Amino acid sequence: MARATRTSPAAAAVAGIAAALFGAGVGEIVAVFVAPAASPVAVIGSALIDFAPAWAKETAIALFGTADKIALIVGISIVLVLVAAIAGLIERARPPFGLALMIVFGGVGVLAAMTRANPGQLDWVPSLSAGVAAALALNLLIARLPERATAPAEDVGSDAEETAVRPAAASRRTFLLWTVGTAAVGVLATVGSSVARAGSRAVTAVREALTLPTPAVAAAPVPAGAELGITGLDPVVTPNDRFYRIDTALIVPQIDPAEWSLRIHGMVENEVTLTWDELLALPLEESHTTLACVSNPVGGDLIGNALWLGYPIRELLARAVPQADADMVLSRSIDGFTASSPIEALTDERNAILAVGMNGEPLPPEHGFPVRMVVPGLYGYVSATKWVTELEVTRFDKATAYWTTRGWSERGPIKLQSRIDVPKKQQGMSAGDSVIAGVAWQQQVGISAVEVQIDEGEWQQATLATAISNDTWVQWSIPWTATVGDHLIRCRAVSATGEVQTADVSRVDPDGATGWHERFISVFA
Ligand SMILES: Nc1nc2c(c(=O)[nH]1)N[C@H]1C(S)=C(S)[C@@H](COP(=O)(O)O)O[C@H]1N2
Ligand SMILES: [Mo]
Repeated sequence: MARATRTSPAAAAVAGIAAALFGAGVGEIVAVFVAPAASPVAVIGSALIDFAPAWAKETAIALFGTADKIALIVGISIVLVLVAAIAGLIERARPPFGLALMIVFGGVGVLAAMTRANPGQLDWVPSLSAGVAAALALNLLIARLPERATAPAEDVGSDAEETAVRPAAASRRTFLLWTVGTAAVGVLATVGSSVARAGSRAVTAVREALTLPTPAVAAAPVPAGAELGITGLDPVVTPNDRFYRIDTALIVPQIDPAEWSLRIHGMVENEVTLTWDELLALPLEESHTTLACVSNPVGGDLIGNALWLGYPIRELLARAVPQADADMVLSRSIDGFTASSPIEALTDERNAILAVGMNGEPLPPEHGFPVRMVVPGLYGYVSATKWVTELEVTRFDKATAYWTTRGWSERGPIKLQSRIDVPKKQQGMSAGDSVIAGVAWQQQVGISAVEVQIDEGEWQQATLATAISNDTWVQWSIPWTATVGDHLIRCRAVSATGEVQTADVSRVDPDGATGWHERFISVFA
């Protein structure tokens, strides 16, 4: 008699997905206990970030902004679901190759984990566990694939065949139960691991219990005229929770300050090591510095201004005594990110600091806790290393930083720029008296004027707020009587040395965007 029943490919694909969810959950839970930094999703994501070409990073930032990491995790999840479904299909047709595919996928995680900077000894465990768990679950589910009735046409209608279909319905229910159960365990494990992760962040507790020393050199108070207080205009000092975040770290490095140290080495007379307690015992200085990302497009929001507390890097380099022909300092973070700063930017009189405080509190974890660099006048990618643990004194012709190997310029001085904040983008507004306002910056140089042009007319002088310093952005505003219709508003800044912001448009890569910020505004009656 011909075989009356067989299994459905759709069910096999679903089994694959459920098994993968189970494996992923197991991997995440195992990670919490044996290797918190090596969660399978995180290591695969980090590897993708590191191997992604520069344009991919730009596209991600352009599409998703600072939500680029969430987008990446969603992307990885989609790939995971696809591979899992395929594994299910293969296992149904050609066992045990579906199981093998699950293990290989876990192996990709192991490879990603072990090729990261500073991998832990057990970093291979979570991904391997994930692969093995997924394979076991798949084996179990495929064995329970329901047989579906595909009776040949001539058999239909016979009572005997009708009864033969019934066990299939029962086996369908069993399969469903197992599948849903397996997937649910996976999802619960994933959720549970992220809860456990948040709870076990001992470093968070250490940070919260911390009181930073009183600065030896306090910043002058923010001048009364620095904050125009216009609704929709970015505040002159950016609160920490509103400060943009850009980095390659999928999981924020957790560094216990008690275990932190900085090593200054390379082309130096004396190697210097500095511990957290030693750093805090030094006379710390406060300064306002506006940090900007090279990936900030004209008019973008990858920029913020904070009050930083830290110790001048120049003093530490002086202890190390750099060799005369050294021209670069390669700063390295615990997760392997590196930045190349020209040595003169760290040794001249500017406030290039090893920062421990941001707006009156210890650095938030995602902004580099416990210690980061802040260097006025340089884009973050060549200076603002977070979770910094190493300064290697070297030469531009000897060493290359993270983004330079990905096509970005080895040097990144911040370009003269200005931005319109109000009226807001695409905000329909009503005619009458209103205001145009924004910010302008060229760290280390300062701003002498901002000009505004409406509908290709004459450039008009905006009123500048009082700058906190030459290392910070400055707010500006200009009254505007808005008339009904569509308008084009442009702004451009003039630096303290008289340079007028160029109209030439250049992309963010390789060394920062240029061009005028412009906004189309519709004014209604
Ligand atoms: N460890 C580490 N530090 C880093 C980065 C990074 O990817 N890893 N990104 C840099 C870049 S490109 C910028 S613009 C600034 C952003 O600092 P923020 O996230 O505190 O705003 O950090 C810099 N420091
Ligand atoms: Mo950046």
